[in-house]
Amino acid sequence: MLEDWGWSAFFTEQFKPWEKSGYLPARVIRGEKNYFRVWTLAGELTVRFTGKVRHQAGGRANLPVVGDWVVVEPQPSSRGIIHARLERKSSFSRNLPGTRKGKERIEQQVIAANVDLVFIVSGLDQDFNLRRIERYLTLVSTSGAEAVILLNKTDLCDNPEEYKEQVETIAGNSPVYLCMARDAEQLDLLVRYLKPGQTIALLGSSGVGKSTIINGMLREERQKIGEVSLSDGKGRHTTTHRELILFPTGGILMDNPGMRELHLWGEAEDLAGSFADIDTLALNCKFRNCRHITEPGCAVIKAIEAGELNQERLDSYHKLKSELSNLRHRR
Ligand SMILES: Nc1nc2c(ncn2[C@@H]2O[C@H](COP(=O)(O)OP(=O)(O)O)[C@@H](O)[C@H]2O)c(=O)[nH]1
Ligand SMILES: [Mg+2]
Ligand SMILES: [Zn+2]
Repeated sequence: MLEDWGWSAFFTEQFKPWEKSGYLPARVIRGEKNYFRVWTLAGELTVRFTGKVRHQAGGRANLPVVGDWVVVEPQPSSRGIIHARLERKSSFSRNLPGTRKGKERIEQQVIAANVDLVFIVSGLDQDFNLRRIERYLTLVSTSGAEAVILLNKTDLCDNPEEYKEQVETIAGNSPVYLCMARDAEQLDLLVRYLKPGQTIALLGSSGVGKSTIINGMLREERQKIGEVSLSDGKGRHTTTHRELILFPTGGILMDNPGMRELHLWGEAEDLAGSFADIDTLALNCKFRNCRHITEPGCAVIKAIEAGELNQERLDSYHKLKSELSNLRHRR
């Protein structure tokens, strides 16, 4: 059933103009350099998109990505052509800053589409970084998905509960779990999050254990696991592709490669989602446009002085806010 793969009334409506064309609704399950793998009612197909689709997209951000629903014309030997991309329910974007012809440029990169829930995975080893989790939470809050935070590799940490408490102070309404992915039984509580037709993406740096968690949930060595180098703690031979996996009892998992740099794409206002604590405090600042730096009557600074908010948290807020303001300025 299409619904097993996440199809809903939202897409049925958009597919109406194509109903009599003989074309199929298809979900992109994997992206390669020059083609995609899609899932359809006629099975998996290898597809490309037409020049027209590329032209109409008008930019990279509008081209199909993993998780998208597209309209495919089936062709012999399990091939096909993408004629259109259906509008997304949600998507994640990051900024791909770089230079072209000596000029700085910004570019929106859509990472994945139509994700309902994100497991933000972090390892409790030397790579642990609270500020990175804040960044991921901001990414998720700009996307319209929900977040669950998984602190993996409890076996490599003497005081996992302390880390959990620390993370809970920045997690807002997102639940935080401790686990050791190598023990599949510990992952049963995650399986409960899977619902038919719902897509759960695992995000986090390379080597934190995303693929191990997926294998554990599936009770199957499906995803390749990366070796972690002892010298730098970084994963090697890890997941190189974003990919959707249908869970046998319903629900869809998305494995992701680690992103070396995660620059945000969004609006400064989006921070209200991932920094609700600061946002709430700010309601009591004397000035409505208070920046919480040196202003008199700043309720945020007062909270820091009273030990109710921590300075690193505010620094992180300022950093992400200026990143997003700069982005808007340059767009
Ligand atoms: N000690 C320990 N190692 C783990 C745990 N989970 C995963 N690993 C190891 O971490 C490395 C990277 O795992 P992988 O799943 O490929 O990470 P990914 O890059 O996030 O997909 C592998 O060597 C795993 O065996 C865990 O709970 N404890
Ligand atoms: Mg992986
Ligand atoms: Zn203030």
